[in-house]
Amino acid sequence: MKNSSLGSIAFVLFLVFFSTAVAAIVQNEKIATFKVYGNCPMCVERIQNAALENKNVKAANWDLETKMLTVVYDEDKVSLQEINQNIANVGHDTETVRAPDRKYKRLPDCCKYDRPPVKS
Ligand SMILES: [Cu+2]
Repeated sequence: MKNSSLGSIAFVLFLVFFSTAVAAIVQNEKIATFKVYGNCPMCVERIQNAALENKNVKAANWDLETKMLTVVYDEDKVSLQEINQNIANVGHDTETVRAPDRKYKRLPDCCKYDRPPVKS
């Protein structure tokens, strides 16, 4: 009897801590979708990994058909600008950040997408 009530107290405490932790994670989570230029299935992994490089990005999914990347991220800890920058750094232009030319040139041939015009 004593053991089982201790057990249920522990269980209730566990639930309280667990739900608090989950609430804290969910609270600052934001979803955003933006365009990332790419070409083939190899790009899918490269783009998603670049987004996930920042641990405050919880999920990333790039659609090869629409070229749209959807990210779930903690807006208190990482900005969309930073996420765009990380992706541009591996050679993929995004709708707001252009990849360095030398990074674009280093992409495998199958990944060389048509670059958007340079904004003047
Ligand atoms: Cu590719």
